[in-house]
Amino acid sequence: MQVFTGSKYKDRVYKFYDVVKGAKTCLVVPHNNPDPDAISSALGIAYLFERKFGGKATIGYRGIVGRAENKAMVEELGIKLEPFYRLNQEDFDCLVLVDTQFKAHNHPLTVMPDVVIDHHAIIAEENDVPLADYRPEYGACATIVTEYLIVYGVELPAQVATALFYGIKTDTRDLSRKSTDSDVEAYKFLFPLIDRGKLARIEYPKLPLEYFRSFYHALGETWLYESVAISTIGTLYRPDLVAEVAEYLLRIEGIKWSIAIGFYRGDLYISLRTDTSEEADASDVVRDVINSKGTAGGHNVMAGGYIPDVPLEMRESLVQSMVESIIKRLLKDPQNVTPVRLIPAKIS
Ligand SMILES: [Mn+2]
Repeated sequence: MQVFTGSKYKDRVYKFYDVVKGAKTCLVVPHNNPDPDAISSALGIAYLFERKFGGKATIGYRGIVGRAENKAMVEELGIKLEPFYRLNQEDFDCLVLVDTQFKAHNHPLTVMPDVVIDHHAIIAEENDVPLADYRPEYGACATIVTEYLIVYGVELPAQVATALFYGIKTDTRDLSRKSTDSDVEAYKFLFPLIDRGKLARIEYPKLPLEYFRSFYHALGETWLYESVAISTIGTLYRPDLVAEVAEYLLRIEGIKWSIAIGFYRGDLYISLRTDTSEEADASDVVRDVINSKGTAGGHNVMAGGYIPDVPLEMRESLVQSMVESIIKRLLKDPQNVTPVRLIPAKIS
């Protein structure tokens, strides 16, 4: 039997000690509107810092934890998250950014962190970050953090194990989407340590009325362009709804690409998913349609983007032009494609 020794990136993991040693306080920051992978990665690093290095760690985030499952995760596991605006980044001896990169700009830090741990496509080599542990081949950032905890020999309470397990589970869609042997190993390592009762309550929470109303609306505004489904949702009651809608639309028979676009407090959010094995890359597509207007990032099968402060009168035309450029990019013969509503006005 093969024994899982923790990580093939041990040098980077050990370097973490060199970078944070002597620090008494640490601020761990996930990407904005953090998802389970980002939240659990932050929790794992905060736990490591406190248990192994004896300091005090704080998790500071910007945006909202919107999805009912993610809220349930924070509540069930008692994860302490501080709104970033209540903190001062200069008050901390060290800064750690997780599940994103400094140049991705989807986080609140304005000074270069000491450590960046991420699994998204590398935006730029960040030589001025003392430890930049980028593993774009990994399915989840929580896998990288699990390896840190294993290598440093920290015993994991059910809270941390359950969070990391759920982080890996959601980012890799139960290991069915882009994942490596390392993700599988971390998943297996964590499984015996989790609280299964809590995990069940996290995965199947009660959902607010807005959820059903928004989904009804999103499906009504979904158009099928051959193998591409696009939902232009309009106003979102929470920003991460686009990800959930895009994820759902990908399950339509014959659909290879799914896109959801909407606005939350004046900012545009777009999410894209694909299960095609063709050349096209989800993060490239989103980056192209967002270009210099905002920020974009992701992986080859899932990606997201954001444009801040879109004036009311420009929203419709912006969405229209984004839809057009996506269609042009993804279909071979876009001129000859007639879009069809997913839900016809009259269902016979
Ligand atoms: Mn992630």
